[in-house]
Amino acid sequence: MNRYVIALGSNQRHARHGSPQAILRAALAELDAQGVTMHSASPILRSRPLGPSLREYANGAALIETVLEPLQLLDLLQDIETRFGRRRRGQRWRARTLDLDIVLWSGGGWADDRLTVPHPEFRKRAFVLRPAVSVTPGWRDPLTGLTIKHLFARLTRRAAPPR
Ligand code: PH2
Ligand code: MG
Ligand code: MG
Repeated sequence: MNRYVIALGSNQRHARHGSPQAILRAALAELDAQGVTMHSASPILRSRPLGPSLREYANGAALIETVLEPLQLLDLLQDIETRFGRRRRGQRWRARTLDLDIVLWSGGGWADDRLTVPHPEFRKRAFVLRPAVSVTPGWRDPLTGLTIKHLFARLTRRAAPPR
């Protein structure tokens, strides 16, 4: 079995599901319906956008367990993103109805042209670390050896306002 920390984000309404918060809840239900075991899901938080999009995001994190290997899980996450109306063409970081990212994997690291785990940016993003703390504070980042809780404390101690 594989365990993963998944980050969820949305900053665009969906015609059927509604608000970004509702989209994230529906995405968690969809993962569950696809046979992924949901160990813990964080509260859904609102965060200021990082990057070019001006709309506020809803963000969350989940601790999941599944037989799927990293690229199989990536296929499933991208399939769900597409079914929620995510379009991959165009500008990087455009407003999106749903973003599902693999942040951490119990197998350690993964790197190929489709996928890098741990997520290369997660240590710098409070909108990933804050919800991740609430699902698995003690999970250690294999690269730095620091726990999620420690990474979050380190990030939010800095002078720059948290993202
Ligand atoms: N995702 C991005 C870019 N910027 N900003 C916030 N607040 N939350 C996100 O999930 C987010 C972002 C690209 O994946
Ligand atoms: Mg993504
Ligand atoms: Mg992302």
